[in-house]
Amino acid sequence: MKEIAVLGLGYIGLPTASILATHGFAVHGVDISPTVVEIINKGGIHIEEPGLKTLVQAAVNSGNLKAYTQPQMADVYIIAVPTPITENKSADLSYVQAAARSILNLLKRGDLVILESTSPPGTTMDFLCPILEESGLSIGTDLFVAHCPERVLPGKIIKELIQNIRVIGGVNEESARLAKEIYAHFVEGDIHLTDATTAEMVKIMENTYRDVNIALANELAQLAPSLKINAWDVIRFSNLHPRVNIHTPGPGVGGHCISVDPWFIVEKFPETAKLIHRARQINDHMPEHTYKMVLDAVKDVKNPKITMFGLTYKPDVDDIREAPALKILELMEQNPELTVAVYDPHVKHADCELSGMEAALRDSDCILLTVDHSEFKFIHPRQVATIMRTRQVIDTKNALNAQEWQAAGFNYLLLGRDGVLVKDEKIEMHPEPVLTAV
Ligand code: SAJ
Repeated sequence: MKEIAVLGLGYIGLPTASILATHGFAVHGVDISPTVVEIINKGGIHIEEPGLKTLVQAAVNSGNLKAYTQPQMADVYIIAVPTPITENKSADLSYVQAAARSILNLLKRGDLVILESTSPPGTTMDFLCPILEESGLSIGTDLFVAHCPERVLPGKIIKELIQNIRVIGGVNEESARLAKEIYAHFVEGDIHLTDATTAEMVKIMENTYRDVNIALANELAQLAPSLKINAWDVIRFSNLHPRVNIHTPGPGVGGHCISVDPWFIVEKFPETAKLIHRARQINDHMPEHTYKMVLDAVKDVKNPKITMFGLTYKPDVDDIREAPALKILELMEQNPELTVAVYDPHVKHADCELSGMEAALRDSDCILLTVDHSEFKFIHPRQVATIMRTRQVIDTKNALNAQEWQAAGFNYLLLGRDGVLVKDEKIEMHPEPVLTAV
């Protein structure tokens, strides 16, 4: 069996390294953090993901997975490091660059390098290959290079790593074929082979499709109140059509994928990728739109207290990266008239102050629900009503039972049906991204 080095032991690298180890490969996991390396070598995990601990334990106990802070010589190198965006919306490829440079002295004839990290189109061919060429090996004949983007959903990573189909793009056919041989050991879904840039674009377009679709839903949610209709009904009935699948509106798009990947296209094609750019702007505007709903709801209350239900970027997880709730919180905290309390049953640590449910609700004038955590559906409006000062609730995810809240005396406001009328509102344009060549 070939030896495999996995560079970056995060949400993707660690599960991938562990699955490969439990399938018989000798795997050297590499991470720059000594703490992470120590935890993994003891069979522990540093990130939350269902089933991951058992998998890592099995991998480490089998003797096939060992973690290091420096790369070790192998036959296959899988790069699974972050590719974030900078403040000015350009791709930060510094981690990919550092990972590629760190293996230059180890590379030998016949090796395979696989980039898993989501990357702007052209990264494998125009950015990674030139670095790898510094090893003196010629790409495609001595050294094989492929892009195999991960496409797993946080919370279901292990199941999806095995079951999802994979798209593998090689710098030439032989590279793609060699990469397929590795993944075929554990991937149960079909494996499709193509070129590297197509594989990069497939991954980015999947997330861009969702972003543009969500922007459509968010645009509808902003104009529906002016028509005195419910955007959620429009979506529900439209989606009964066999060829329509409009996504759902909300207070914004968070996470580290859907709100990031479209910028990889806009950065390269600012003149052409107009729809993709506009969708980003619409979704990025939603926290401000939600904030305006809050201001409208409490406009007659003196020094109102707002209770924010939910801080994470999506339901039933503890992940707050790029969460729209953080942006709404920032806007509310800048307003000296408002007092804000935050309750999230899943979040234990955050930069903001977190309250228990009762403390967050005491003497409050308005609940703002930003995430549809399962727990929120079981809250009793009648009990909540007794400790609040003014009974108002804004539901941005259509998650609450409107009748129950109204029966408890609440003014129930639903994003996409109630609130600020935006007949001809000008959406704040996002500052033009400063463009840097990749
Ligand atoms: N959201 C909406 N309306 C919707 C769906 C989502 O407002 O109809 C919001 C959510 O509230 C959340 C954000 O979008 O803030 C993203 O949530 P998500 O669960 O849809 O996606 P992610 O970012 O957790 O994971 C995505 C997945 N991509 C696709 O489904 C195409 C996952 O498969 C990718 O692996 C992941 O991005 C990634 O790593 O790129």
